[in-house]
Amino acid sequence: MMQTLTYKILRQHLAEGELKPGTPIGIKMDQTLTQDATGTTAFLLFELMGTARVQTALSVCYVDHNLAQFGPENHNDHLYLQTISAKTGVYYSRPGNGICHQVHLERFGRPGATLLGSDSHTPTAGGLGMLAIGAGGLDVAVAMGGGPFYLTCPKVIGVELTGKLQDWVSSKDLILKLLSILTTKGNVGHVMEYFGPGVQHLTVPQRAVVTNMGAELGVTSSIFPSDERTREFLEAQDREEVYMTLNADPNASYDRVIKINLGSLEPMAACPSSPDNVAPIRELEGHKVNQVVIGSCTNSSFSDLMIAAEILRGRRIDPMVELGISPGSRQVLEMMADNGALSSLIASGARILEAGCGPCIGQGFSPASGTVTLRTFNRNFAGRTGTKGDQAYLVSPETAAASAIMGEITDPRNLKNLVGIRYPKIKLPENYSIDDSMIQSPAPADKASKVEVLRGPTIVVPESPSPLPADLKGQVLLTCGDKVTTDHIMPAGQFLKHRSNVPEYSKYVFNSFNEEGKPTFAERAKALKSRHIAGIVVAGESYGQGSSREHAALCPVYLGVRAVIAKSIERIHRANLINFCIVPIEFENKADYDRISQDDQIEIAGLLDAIRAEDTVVVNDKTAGFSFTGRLELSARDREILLAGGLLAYTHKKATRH
Ligand code: MIC
Ligand code: SF4
Repeated sequence: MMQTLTYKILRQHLAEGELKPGTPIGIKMDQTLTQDATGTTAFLLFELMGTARVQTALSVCYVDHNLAQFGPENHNDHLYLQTISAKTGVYYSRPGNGICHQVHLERFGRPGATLLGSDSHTPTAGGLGMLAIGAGGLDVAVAMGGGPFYLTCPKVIGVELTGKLQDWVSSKDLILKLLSILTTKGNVGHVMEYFGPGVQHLTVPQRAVVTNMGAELGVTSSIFPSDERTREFLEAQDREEVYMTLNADPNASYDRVIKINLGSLEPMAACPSSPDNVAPIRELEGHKVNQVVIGSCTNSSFSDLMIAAEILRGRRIDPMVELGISPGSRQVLEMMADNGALSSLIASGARILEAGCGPCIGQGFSPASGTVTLRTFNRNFAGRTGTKGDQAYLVSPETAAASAIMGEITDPRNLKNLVGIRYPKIKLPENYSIDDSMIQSPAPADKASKVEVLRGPTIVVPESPSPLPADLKGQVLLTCGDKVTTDHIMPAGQFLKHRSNVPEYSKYVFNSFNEEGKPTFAERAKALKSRHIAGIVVAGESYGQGSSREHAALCPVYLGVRAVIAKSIERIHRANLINFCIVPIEFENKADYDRISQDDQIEIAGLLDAIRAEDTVVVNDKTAGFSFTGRLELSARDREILLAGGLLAYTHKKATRH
């Protein structure tokens, strides 16, 4: 049979199950990555599992999110991660070395291998022909211990690329185009696979922009072939030895094919406040802009920042615009310092931030109230910038730089007529500057016992969830509508620093739904918990989209939430719910959502029995006086995890059985 590239890699890594789309499979992970905001819990849970050293070919622990260091929390995390990495056999990328996905692409990714990362943008490495998947930290901890990663065997959407991008059009515009076609909803369980003659005209960093933002489609992963462009990139990174040619078979059968002529694309933006609210820049021109930020794991590579620097060379940004540049990695920053591009950015009036996630996760650079901010990032969920009512547009570096000069949203194709700027062609370097001194190697196994793990007082081992009751008596804590993201469930920004302290972080669960002067979600949940009543969250479509943060399950379960009833639930979040023993239930009849209100008393008789063997449960809304059917879409393993009291308890149970 003619195979897709996705299936070729899956076949080579299959540990359990059969490669039949829609069925559960387990695959072996060659590599893992964690970042600090999810990594501390991942490592705390890894420690609880009792495996001394990681069993993967390579595991890397990055520090890139929590770099603001207001108070001791972040530095406590860094020291814990540095020492636990050394002890457990993990490479440690120090703060300042760059964003996990950018550094992984530069220094560690390899075509044909599998990667599991505790961050939803892990598929960035698909730009190198790697099958890279985002997951919750507990799933990554299991993979670090050598266990397979379980997922639904995906369907593959083929994207056939022809033609070549025109000047001023970026691969960001390609993924924005795809978001306008596929939206952020309804793509769960798919992999996006790119093929066709247009692929050769995209460099690895350009491909990585597309695979990165595939996360916003809600797909399992995105992947490009590994070809001459891949070899060139790896050679320039002094890693040619990991290169291999990889392609789908000719006439491989895809579940669906989308054809895109790269030459027909134009500059686009995702308008506030969803990555799929896409419009062509020409329709947005003239909107006043007060802030522009270029960076994030989507658009902060050497070529992305070079194009911005060249556009800005010899110019000044508009006096009413503040421009922030957050480089993706130390490699990018150093090379731009060496070749003078950094000077031209500084001279233009740009503010240079450190290499890391920075403004993308609300660590500074919040825009002024009521103003427009243009960002080259991947997410513009309401409030993610740190400003209530923010108006964030997601754009390419070309559009960002053009708009920073003009002070209004500007189609970069007009720069020549407006101010005489010609398109700067950026050639990728033949040799990137290689300096891995900010990547600490792990201690050798025979020295590991000597490593002292530093645990500051703000690092708190998470509690195990209590087992589920046979019959659930609960109350609706919140009905929250469609497309509720994990940013809504567990805010980042100023609260991000509490990631290693569940009791503290839990105070902010559903913070964006809290109203001034009324008890918070956390207070209401705790009050129910003290009366042994389970908390229930009722949601619309695509509940839990966005980040992989397992705190969006870990903190609610700590507050006593035991079930989520939704019209649909996104892949990573659904897995996190199960891992932390919250039952994901989907409405059989979506219209029932409208009949339920906050504070309704809910009963699910025989919940445990249903988890054991049924595909549905009967949910009785005693307050509204009606019952409805909820679907339990659970694999045999999901059922065992829920019955065991969560993934950690399940893993222990399995270990003692063997
Ligand atoms: C994000 O972009 O939202 C994050 C922060 O990188 C998250 C991970 C996290 O919440 O720590 C993600 O995308 O998974
Ligand atoms: Fe960091 Fe933003 Fe990328 Fe998340 S999306 S990994 S916060 S840069």
